[in-house]
Amino acid sequence: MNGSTGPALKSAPVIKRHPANPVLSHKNVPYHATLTFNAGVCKYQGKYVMVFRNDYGRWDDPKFDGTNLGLAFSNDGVSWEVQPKVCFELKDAEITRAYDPRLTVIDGVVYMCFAVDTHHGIRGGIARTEDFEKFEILSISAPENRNMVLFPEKVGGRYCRLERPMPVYSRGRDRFDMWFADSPDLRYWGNNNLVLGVEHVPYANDKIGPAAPPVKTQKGWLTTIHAVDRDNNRGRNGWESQPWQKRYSAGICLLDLEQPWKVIGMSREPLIAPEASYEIEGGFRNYVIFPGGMILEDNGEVKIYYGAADTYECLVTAHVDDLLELCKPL
Ligand code: BMA
Repeated sequence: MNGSTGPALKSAPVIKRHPANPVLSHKNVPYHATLTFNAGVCKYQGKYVMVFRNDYGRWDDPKFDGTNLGLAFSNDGVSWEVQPKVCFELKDAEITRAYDPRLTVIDGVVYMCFAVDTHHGIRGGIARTEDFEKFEILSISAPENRNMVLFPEKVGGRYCRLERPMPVYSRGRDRFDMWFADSPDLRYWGNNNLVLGVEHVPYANDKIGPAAPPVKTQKGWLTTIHAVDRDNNRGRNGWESQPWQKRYSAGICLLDLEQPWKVIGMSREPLIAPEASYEIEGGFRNYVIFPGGMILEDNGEVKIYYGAADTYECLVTAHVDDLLELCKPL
């Protein structure tokens, strides 16, 4: 009940929730797993590959023992076989965990962006892998930054990413926006440009940022965003012991092919708003939709994978032409 206060938000009629949802839950994982969500997904060497976040602890208990990343493969993008071992975990004297992986294949190589919690702030990491066993870390940003996603090809000879810095000193708590940066080598980043401010997204009043890595279309880079509205009247909503005052929806926008920091179209309404039972009840934090994977199939079908209620991994599909149609000029 609480998460639904504030303006009613509806998903766009062009998206279809997959009947197999949730496509991944802790029940599919052969090791200690509790919340399995916010996955990155790509197509690599003829298979669908998913790297998912796993917060492990006890079901219905807000205290977790840790976070690691799990690996799953699929032939159809719907039914997933989780591999027997955790594939990635970061923890040392400084780093407390890595989470929210996002996968992009560039020139046949897989890159994974991930968030890193440290004792001195939240940072955004990028690693390269060929086998999902060995990961070579290429860069970890200065704090406070996360939600990085890479474009699937270079633009103007440079690797490109979207990101969400967290400027609390000048912008105030949670007034976060979506930014662009590019790099000659995925290590050194510059050419920083604002892409979209939270004030430009009508269904957000709190923060926005990247969601899944963009896909290329003839009209531009099509990309999802996450968008948060906060209502201080909301109370507890999920097993978390704190009040949960935010609602996360997903949006869709279109970026210029040559100057990807320029938004050339955007839907003024959410693409996916929390509505289904697995998005609004029984989870750790209800009313959360957080896309992390977007795949454009040859037949024009787009698969969008998203974390639901910070608890499950789910899938919606849509046709690319319908998504482009939603992206009206600003
Ligand atoms: C953000 C991140 C995400 C999470 C979201 C909603 O701050 O922690 O991983 O999905 O909150 O809880």
